[in-house]
Amino acid sequence: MATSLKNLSETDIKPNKAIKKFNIALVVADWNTEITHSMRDAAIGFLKEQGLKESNISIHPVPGTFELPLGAQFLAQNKKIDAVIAIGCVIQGETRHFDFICDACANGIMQVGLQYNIPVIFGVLTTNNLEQAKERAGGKHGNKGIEAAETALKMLLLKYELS
Ligand code: DLZ
Repeated sequence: MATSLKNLSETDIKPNKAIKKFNIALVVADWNTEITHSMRDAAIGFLKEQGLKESNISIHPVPGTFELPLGAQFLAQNKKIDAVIAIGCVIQGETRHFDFICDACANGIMQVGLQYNIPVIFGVLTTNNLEQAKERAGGKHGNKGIEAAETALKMLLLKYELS
């Protein structure tokens, strides 16, 4: 489904006492910070609304989206961290750089999650232009940071339900 058909800020997670014990780390790309910081702040706001304490949320900047998988891996190695939310924004340019960064990031993030058996969430916008990114970082399509934070909580709840 195209993102334009779903508002990224709409959530349906049910309250759960387990949530307040989760320890979640955000790794955030320093490229396109107008977008990534808006997603970061929305994700943190949502996690707090769901009951996480500020002390159970940590934020870790990396230079760009290409560095998100390694940043996520550094965090996943810490056994106190239950989930990682990777936040980035890649905007299509005139060269193929976009494709290399997006592919490397998506594959790397998936690998870290599978290797460490923790949710590592792909909170990355890959858009044709800045306008599309703004629309998904607090604009008319909601905020992908909220979608990413909700996904992290849902995957953690599933993990603990099954363990
Ligand atoms: C180099 C680059 C370019 C052209 N575009 C973006 C972008 O739109 N979003 C992003 O997060 N990072 C970009 N980068 C930086 C790369 O992710 C990476 O930090 C550098 O290639 C150094 O490895």
